[in-house]
Amino acid sequence: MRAIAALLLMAAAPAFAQVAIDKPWARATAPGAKVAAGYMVVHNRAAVPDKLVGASSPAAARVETHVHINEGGVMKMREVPGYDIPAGGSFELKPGGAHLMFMDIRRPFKEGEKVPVRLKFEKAGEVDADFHVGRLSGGAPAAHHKH
Ligand SMILES: [Cu+2]
Repeated sequence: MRAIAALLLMAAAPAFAQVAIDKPWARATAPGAKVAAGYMVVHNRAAVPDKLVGASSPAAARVETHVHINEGGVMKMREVPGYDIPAGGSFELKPGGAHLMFMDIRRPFKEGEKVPVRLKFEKAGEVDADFHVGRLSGGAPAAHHKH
């Protein structure tokens, strides 16, 4: 019986559950801020490339995929259609680079909270991740070990 149950569980799993989300986190927001930024590392364990094509969250009206570009010495943000995740590789969203942009957030992101996000991949489909809210400035929560 147990073996059959295990087989059924495997059959129920998505056919392309090949994407893993590592260290998802978002920056805490200043009072009155309407946008927030989220970061993570996306690992693609599949033998074919994938693409993050969209994201959504109950915490924001919409979630956009942004990059930072250097335009004549000025860093600007720009929306892009998505991020390519190489086969068997990873893609990192980090401060100063690619990031998820939470638009029209419903309330401020407070340090220590979790923000649920649904990521949509071209091949892997929908993947849910809880983004841990870190500090207003500085790096990822795990990078803070000041005593
Ligand atoms: Cu942005």
